[in-house]
Amino acid sequence: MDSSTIDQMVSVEMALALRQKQASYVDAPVSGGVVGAQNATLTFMVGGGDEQPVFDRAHTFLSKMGKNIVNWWKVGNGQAAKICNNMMLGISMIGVSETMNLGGFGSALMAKDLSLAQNAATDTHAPTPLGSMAHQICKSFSSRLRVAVAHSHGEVHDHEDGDKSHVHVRDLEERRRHQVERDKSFLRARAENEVQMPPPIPKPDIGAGDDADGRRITVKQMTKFAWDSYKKYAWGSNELKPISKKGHSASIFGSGDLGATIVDALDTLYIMGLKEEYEDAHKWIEMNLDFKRLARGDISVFETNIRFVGGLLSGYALTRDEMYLKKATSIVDLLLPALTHQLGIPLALINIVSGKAKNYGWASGGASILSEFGSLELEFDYLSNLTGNDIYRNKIKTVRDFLTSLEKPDGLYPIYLNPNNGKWGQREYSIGAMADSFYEYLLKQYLVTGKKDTRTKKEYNEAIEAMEKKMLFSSSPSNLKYFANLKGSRVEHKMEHLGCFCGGMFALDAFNEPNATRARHYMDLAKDIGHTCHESYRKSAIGIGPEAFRFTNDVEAVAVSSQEKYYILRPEVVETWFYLWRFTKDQKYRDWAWDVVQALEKHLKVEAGYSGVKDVYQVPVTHDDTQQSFLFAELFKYLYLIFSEDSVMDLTQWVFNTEAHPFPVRNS
Ligand code: DMJ
Repeated sequence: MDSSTIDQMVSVEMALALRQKQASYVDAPVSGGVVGAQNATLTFMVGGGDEQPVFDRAHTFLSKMGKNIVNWWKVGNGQAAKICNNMMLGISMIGVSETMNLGGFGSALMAKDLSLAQNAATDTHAPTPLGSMAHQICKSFSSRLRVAVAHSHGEVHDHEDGDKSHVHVRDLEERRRHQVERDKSFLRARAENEVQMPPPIPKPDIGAGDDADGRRITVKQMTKFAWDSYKKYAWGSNELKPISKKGHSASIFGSGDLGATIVDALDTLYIMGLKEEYEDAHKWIEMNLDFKRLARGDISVFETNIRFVGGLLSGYALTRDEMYLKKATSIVDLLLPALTHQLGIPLALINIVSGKAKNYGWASGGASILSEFGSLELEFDYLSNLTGNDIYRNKIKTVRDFLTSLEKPDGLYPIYLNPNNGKWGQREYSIGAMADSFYEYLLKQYLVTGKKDTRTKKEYNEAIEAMEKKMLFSSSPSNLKYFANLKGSRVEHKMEHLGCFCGGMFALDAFNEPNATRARHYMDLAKDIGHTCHESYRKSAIGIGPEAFRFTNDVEAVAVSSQEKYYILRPEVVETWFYLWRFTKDQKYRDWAWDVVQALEKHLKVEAGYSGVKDVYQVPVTHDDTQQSFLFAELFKYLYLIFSEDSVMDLTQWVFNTEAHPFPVRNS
């Protein structure tokens, strides 16, 4: 998608906002814009591309004025006024505000507030040379202002400027007629575009009637802040150390700088309409992302697949930019040696330079791990679908066929599988770490194929029913439902933060389930899990829960071991609330998500981004100095979407991979 289309999309978002809220609008960077904002209940700023410092100043100033519901779009230089002119009342904003500081004047005009517009026009506080010039120009326009305002009220015949002004009114009417024509052709073009690009590009429909708008905007601003910090201090590194202000990497990425944050954040930036940030990401990927050149050491096949391949494929799905598809394909081609081992059961690690794959030494005698080899299907199958090359799909089919043929102890899937002899390893079971996304992909493969892949759904149903029998417990005295881990026949009464994702999975299944009794059962279970995980958040000192929590005689949903008290910006709990919000519309899920936003701001925000913490029960917190890439891919995305309309990433049209990268539902 080119930048002008994004500008147009931004303009649609803004126009809707303005129309529905009757809000003021400020064309920043402008001193007059600030004046215009003074009486506004909701303020929007739009700024040109190369005016960032002034734009930032206006933003800071508005915040100081207590305008904390501020949405701001930074669009291409010269686009701001054009966008506003195109989308607003059909009257031209005198056509000069894109080069001059006429924001306050323009915004007041838009708000149809004559006296405010006059104030703006006579603002003597314009601090910049451009501002003073604007002041002069505003003054010279102020006599004609009445005409424009009257016109916007539909009172075009009764004004004080005589014939001269009538000419001006006719002029305005002429412009408006042209404008209507332009709007029509723009809408036509957009409609045509949509026909070629299913499913529709998601954009928020602002103005839902609660304060979700402001909350969503806050999440967008947080995302921008975290992104700007990454860009400033760690551009091209995998992640950011937001306290040390330098790049960070984890072992899953090997020892190369692969720009993991850039790829993981790509679709989130796009969905939020952070246009310049998206374009920076696009450019970096286009120019730099080359695993052959950048990857060093052993990289995780699973993480590379869900973050990089998933991120690029959803980039393609959203924009149809072939570059993303090519990059995704070249990465998957490099991963293929990890899927050629004996029985075809994927191995965990691959060295791109040597092409050699292996498993972790610590995993039950070199076993492959259920969540890892079981979470490749969405990406590989979609890639075959897009490229017409069946090799990826066939590799995964081998794995799927093999799993189908295996006997499952009590219907359960152990987390270890020996890739050499095809036998299960230690009998350990979980719905969290090392298992989670295997179940998720059984359900989602069924959904993303337009419910054609019924085998995966059948296996999903059987697996979940077996887990409910053996692993689902209720705590005492609060009756909190949770999935425990099994180690052989020993029950470990602990649930992991990772496992909290399952509430969302149950809700998604229930929503798509034709059998009403079954649907009710799983929606209830989803709500129970959402509640339990919320308890783990509520009982911490920072309002966000730990890595794992236990149920004993003394505690319910509280971490006990010091090793389990940390929080690393994981998304799973908010993810579940997001699905529950979409399907139940119970306001409490939005409120809980908002509590998380506030906790992030209060305890996890540091000078240059957001950091995990070592102990959620201790305030002040100790930070871990890591801004994980999934903060962008998942946590910010789910927070943003929970405060958006359902049409933004409609869940009947899109399926999220386990890193929250959206793939379109294939209906044919
Ligand atoms: C993400 O990378 C994915 O959601 C994965 O499936 C497991 N969890 C992490 C974030 O917690």
